[in-house]
Amino acid sequence: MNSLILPNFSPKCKSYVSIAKDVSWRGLHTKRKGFQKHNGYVKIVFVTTKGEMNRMTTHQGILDFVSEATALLQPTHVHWCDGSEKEAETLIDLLIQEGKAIRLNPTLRPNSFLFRSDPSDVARVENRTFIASKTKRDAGPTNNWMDPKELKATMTSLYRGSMKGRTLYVIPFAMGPLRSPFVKYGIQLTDSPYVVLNMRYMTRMGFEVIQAIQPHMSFVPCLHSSGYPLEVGQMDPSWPCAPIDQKYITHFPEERLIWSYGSGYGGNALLGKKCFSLRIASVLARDEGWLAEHMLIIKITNPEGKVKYFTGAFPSACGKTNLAMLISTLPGWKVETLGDDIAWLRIGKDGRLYAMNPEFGFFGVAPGTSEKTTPIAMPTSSKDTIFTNVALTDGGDVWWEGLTKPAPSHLVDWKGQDWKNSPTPAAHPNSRFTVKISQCPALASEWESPEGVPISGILFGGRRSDTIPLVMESHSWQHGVFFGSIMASEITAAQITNDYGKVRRDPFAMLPFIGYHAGDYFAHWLSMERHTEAALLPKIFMVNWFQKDENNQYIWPGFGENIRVIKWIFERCDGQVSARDEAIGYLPYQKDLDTSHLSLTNHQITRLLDVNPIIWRKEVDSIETYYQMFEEELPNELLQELSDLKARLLK
Ligand code: TSX
Ligand code: MN
Repeated sequence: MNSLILPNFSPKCKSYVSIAKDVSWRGLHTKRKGFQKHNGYVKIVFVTTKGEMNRMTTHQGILDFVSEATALLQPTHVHWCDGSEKEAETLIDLLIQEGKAIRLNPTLRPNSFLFRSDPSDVARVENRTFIASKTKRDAGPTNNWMDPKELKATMTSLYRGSMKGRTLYVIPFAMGPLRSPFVKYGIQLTDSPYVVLNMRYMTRMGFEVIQAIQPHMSFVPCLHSSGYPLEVGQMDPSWPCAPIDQKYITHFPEERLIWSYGSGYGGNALLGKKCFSLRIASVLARDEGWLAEHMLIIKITNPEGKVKYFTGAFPSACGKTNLAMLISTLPGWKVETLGDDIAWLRIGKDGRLYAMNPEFGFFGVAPGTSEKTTPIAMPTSSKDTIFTNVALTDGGDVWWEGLTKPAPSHLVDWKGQDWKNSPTPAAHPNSRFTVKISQCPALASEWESPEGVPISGILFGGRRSDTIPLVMESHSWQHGVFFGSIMASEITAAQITNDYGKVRRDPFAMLPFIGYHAGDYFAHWLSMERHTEAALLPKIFMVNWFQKDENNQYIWPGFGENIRVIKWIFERCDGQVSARDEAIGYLPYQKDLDTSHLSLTNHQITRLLDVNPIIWRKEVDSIETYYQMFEEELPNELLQELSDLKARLLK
């Protein structure tokens, strides 16, 4: 059922908007009265009462932001989110009534819901994502740049009246634990109740957060409109969004401001995640001397009970979430999760590098998630989960490609169509589950440590059928930054592009997320060495689970067996094992890589740890070509690393 805004809808909304233009409007309190069925449509009645004070905040910056945005967006109703269970229930009931969400079978999947997006609004839109720094130079070669004045003018006209007939939700959110000295605050305004529900799982959100933002404190204003105003009498689609050429995901780095228009999906709309915690935070980090990274955080305990923490950056389709939730196959070795996507890293008082996960949940890709690949993700999403664009079973549960073999004989696919072993996927390849991280059974108890956890090693990864060995360690911090800068992944058949098999560079897995010039970003990474003692910084490793043999078969078993690689990394950080000093980095001696009870031949192990100078000279040429895009802004240290590598390969 769709909701219809009737001509006599909420007559008080006009006076509301005019009040909202006045900064003193904050005394307003509004209340949804209820639903009325009318000709098969749901008529939603709101009553607006002046006089009742909204006591959520006295922060003038927040009040001004909300009132100015309200005047521009012209919503029918403003709702300040308190983050409560009751509020979430009210929103989901409304969405179900409007036919925008489906309640899954409560015995199979308690308090869980399915959303289907518009078929045109299914992923981040990188060609509609902009860094509107004052100069084009500051956005650098890896970002789309627009002049901030021009962009604001364009977007202001799109925003004007874009929330007509809708409710504006004010979402106070925090990135990082509230008691952490490194917490950052945001206020997201959105007309999407789906976004509110997702932000409630992905961030710390609501009353406690807005109370924590003291009058002198700063926050990142995050403006989000679906770009689908409802004029009187207009039908509301189940997933309102704007056409692709009107979508804008924009960042104003100098102002620490985020404006998003026209998309309701994931990283385009949940602004705390990629927009704030990576693009804007990378700028804050550059200016304040820390790092905002696209990294998982894990805790490893060895059989003696010794603990070390690691972070890892991997491009998409490398199984980063799988690694974050790894189940060890080696007796006595334990892996626990602290984060699967974003790490904020700072040098602590003791000179070591500490990592904190600023998020509060997982926004995981569903397809490929199964008992075999990600056993921990299964109980994590067994209840209190929002699913987007997965398939629906006849029993009212969810399904996606890779979950079970065979597929159920009948499904409703992500577009809402009957599916019977059809050639098209039942779940969209980018379909998602959203859950609170606290539901993860392998969550490390210290994941909310206010200072973060001290990092022993950083893993850089990529999907490479050759060239990159199973694991190698950098010669130095600078050499490790070189590793990060040359990260690359081969495009898989599942990725929607015709560049299958091609190597795509994705430095630090941050290509779409660096909020400023990538050359300056590399320089910032290099500069960390000057803020502490080199010996206190984490060791840097490059890993590759994806080498293939001459029959195009994966050589390394991967998944839970990756703990064997982590064991070597752990023992390197502990000074327990030596390594071969090769042209490309330190590699394991065969005896130090635990391959017990694996059916790998000596030849295969040699192959996994091989350095082929012929292939590497080609790689050096490829890096040289790739580095040209950074022009004069590429730090000399990285050029030096490249020429040193070249020289070592010729020896
Ligand atoms: O996530 C993966 N990891 C990391 C796990 C912690 N995947 C899946 C990638 C897609 C997101 C992997 N795929 C890994 C891996 O380590 N390795 C591979 C390649 C591979 C695929 C199948 C097999 C072995 C390796 N073997 C069998 O299926 C029997
Ligand atoms: Mn990510």
